[in-house]
Amino acid sequence: FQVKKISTKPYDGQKPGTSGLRKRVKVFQQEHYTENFIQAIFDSIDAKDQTLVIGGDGRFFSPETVQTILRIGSANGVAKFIIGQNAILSTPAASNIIRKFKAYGGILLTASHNPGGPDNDFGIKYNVSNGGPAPENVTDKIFEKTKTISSYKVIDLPPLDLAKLGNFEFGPSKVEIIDSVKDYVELLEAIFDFKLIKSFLQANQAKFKVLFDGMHGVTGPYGRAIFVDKLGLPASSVQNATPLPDFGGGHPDPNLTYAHELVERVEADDIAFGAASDGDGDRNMIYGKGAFVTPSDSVAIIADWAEEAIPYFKNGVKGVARSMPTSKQIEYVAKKKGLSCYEVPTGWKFFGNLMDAGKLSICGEESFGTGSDHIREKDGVWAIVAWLNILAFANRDSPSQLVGIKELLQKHYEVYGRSFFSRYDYEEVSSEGAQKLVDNINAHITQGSLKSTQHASKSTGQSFAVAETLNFDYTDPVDGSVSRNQGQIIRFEDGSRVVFRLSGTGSQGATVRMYVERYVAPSAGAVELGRDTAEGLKGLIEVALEISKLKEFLGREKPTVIT
Ligand code: VG1
Ligand code: CO
Repeated sequence: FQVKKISTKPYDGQKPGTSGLRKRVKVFQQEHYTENFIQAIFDSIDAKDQTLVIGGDGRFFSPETVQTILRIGSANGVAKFIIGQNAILSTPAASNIIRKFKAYGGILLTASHNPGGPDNDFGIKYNVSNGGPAPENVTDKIFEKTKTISSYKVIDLPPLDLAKLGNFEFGPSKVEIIDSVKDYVELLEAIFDFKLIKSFLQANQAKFKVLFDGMHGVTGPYGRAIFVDKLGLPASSVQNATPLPDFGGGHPDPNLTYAHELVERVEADDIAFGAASDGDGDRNMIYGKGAFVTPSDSVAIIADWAEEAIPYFKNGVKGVARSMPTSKQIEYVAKKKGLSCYEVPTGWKFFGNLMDAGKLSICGEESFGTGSDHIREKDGVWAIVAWLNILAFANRDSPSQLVGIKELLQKHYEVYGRSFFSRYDYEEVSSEGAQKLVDNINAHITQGSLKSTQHASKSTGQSFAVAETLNFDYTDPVDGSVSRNQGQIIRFEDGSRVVFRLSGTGSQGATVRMYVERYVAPSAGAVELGRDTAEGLKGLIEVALEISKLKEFLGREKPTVIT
């Protein structure tokens, strides 16, 4: 087979962000743009004679890019490709395939929850042999290669049919096209008590209705296989379950804003348990009638119940972790159970090392990401089944009073107290304004000028005294690698906290995230603990906006999204 060398020139800005390279489709469609990035991946790893997995959420431009990877990968000596049928493997399913078949790594074609289609986003992400996102030393190397690339290699062959399952050849490389769903379903069956969940669902068909929303993303087929085929729920329990290249024109992000179709049906049809996941299947939202679970609470509750309710954890939880901006709810659980709780920078890649070292079992991010060491990505469907398993277990003695999401949350707060948490996103603001905001807080941090200052909320009368201000730096406890400036933290005397961070996944302009958290102890009583999040945080949010002068720097009265 003839390997051809094609001349090219570097493109600016091919720096992988929090989770791969994400840009508008039109950017990827520029001549040699996608090819450059893929060759840069091969120049940074040693995939010769190795097996690589290719998957993704099936978004627009995925089929073409699979062919590009085959043409460049075969020319770079890849021995075998394992590809999900029609280029589809959810991010967690791909992580599982890499691990299960001991592949060298994988390339995932996704921009996660960002909208898809010709005028929206595409993305390419490289995962390493543990099944997790490439660590920073690898992504830095890829970026360096993109800056000096002068040619890429291809074997020019006609496109391979991605719809047919089985074993094929692409030039010198072997290709196996696999069922996108089967291995993943087997994985979850080995983790959870499907028998218990099924009998609970069957016994409570009327009182405990379930609805899963695939948001036209990749998880539809996974959801159907698990909730309908395995757990015996009616077909109507699954909606928006066919993956579409443009996600039906929607924004496949499971939160109260974008998953409004789910929220509306849950409320209208009295559904006790609703859930959604994002475009590539690694995020999740749990929402039952009148009961929204914040992701920070979700991971804390899973950690609390795991050992007794979920078979996979029956020998104990090794440790837990959260990303820095995620609320401290899980820390209260860890403390009571005597577990280590790690705090890592935003992005799933930082959890992987701890898992590989046997230090971590369950972790989560406030951004609707929850998961465990069964793979090395966050896992939306896993989290949803975990909740079903816990609820089935909590109701195992079939009491007349069904324990639903709301009751479980309330009980949890009464034991551990409650960290009220919310995130304000200011999307696509000017990079200049965002930089000014960051610079201003940094000046406060270096000068210590906020320390001990007192801030009152005009509307609630609450007063917050600043305890300290800092930039979050992280030293990986396993390999000692250091990641600096991962977010700016303002801590208050009462334990409340505000964090500012710039997003690393946006494809246009800058996105500023503001995270606010306020802890209320169990002794405050049921009324205080049961408050609405917005109400519980009102005073603190006012103070955060005032201290940061956010509205002034960003020129925005209101955030784009509140989660
Ligand atoms: C966001 C979230 C982060 C998450 C990342 C990837 O990153 O805040 O918690 O890990 O998206 O998730 P950023 O840098 O924009 O804040 V996914 O489902 O988009 O792969
Ligand atoms: Co995602």
